[in-house]
Amino acid sequence: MSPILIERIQTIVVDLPTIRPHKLAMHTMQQQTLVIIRVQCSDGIEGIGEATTIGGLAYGNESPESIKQNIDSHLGPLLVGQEAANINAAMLHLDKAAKGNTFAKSGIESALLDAQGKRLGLPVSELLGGRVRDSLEVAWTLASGNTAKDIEEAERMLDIRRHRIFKLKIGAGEVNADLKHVIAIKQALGERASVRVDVNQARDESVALRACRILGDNGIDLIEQPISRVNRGGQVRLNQRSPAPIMADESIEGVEDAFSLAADGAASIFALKIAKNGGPRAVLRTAQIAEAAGIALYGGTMLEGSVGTLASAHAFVTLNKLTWATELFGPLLLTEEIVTHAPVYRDFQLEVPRTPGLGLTLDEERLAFFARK
Ligand code: MUC
Ligand code: MG
Repeated sequence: MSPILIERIQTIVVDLPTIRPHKLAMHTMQQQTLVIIRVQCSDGIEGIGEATTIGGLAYGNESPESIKQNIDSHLGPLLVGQEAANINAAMLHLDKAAKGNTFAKSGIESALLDAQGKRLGLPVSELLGGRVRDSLEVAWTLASGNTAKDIEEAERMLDIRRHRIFKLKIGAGEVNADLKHVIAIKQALGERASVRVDVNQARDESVALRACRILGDNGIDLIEQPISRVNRGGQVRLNQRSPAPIMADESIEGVEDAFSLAADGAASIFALKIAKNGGPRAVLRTAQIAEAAGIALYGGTMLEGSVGTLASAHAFVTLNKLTWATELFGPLLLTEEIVTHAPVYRDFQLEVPRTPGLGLTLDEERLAFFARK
């Protein structure tokens, strides 16, 4: 039998409105831009993937435009003619020829997994070794920039039983204003919710230590990336001194970072993100390092749409212990869909489909409508 080959890779940049501005320390999102990747194979099967970041180049080293360009000019041509069913060989081939670009590689790996799942009639989770759960608890991010609005939003999420874990994006303004904002929200929600913060590297160590102590003493359950990813010594010291556990997010730009963070004792929780590791298979290598080092796991997001969210979810449902749950709410931040059946969120959980591949079908009309011309 002749091997099934990768024949064509197509990238589509899609701009979708958000339900409200989403305010992070380094950028306020007014919309989200997805890069959808379509991989056509010689057996007629198409795999879909997504490579999405936040705020152009505000968050990481790749922008939607650079992801598209690098796939169109470099990664795509490297893959054409490779065996579609041997995802391991295809990704090793890419890694040998192209450095970095984990966001682009993650979208490609997701698409290859989707195609292989459709080919074999298996969900991607089963290609990744097999799921140990069918759904994942999902946190919501409160990031309107306004304390009263955030409390109102959290109350609504509790009422409709969609989220009971809230992550607050802080770090854009003055530290004392941040502390006031976070403590007010925690006091309003009390024991009905877990409240956590994400500082997105915005503080320096001198400010962060005091803030971590105050946050921990006021019932905040977790502090994500308080200082710069490059200040490793500071991260180690904060991890030793903060009463609330420290989670590494931006510090992990690949599996090697995960190893050195674990070796240095720089965090007690890892945010797992397929985009920052190079795909659903790659992120599980980071998870394994964490598990071996006794570091707890959290299923992170780059605020992907439905395709990237389910690519992440299929990886996360294979994990034994996700102590800190996930934040796979990306599709809920968008007002529009580009798939025929949106992922299902029910009773605080995201349900992970058992249908072949990622379990999604692109809505061609909506995709064409929102595709950047
Ligand atoms: C981040 O830094 O974790 C995840 C949720 C959210 O609101 O922003 C992202 C990025
Ligand atoms: Mg983060």
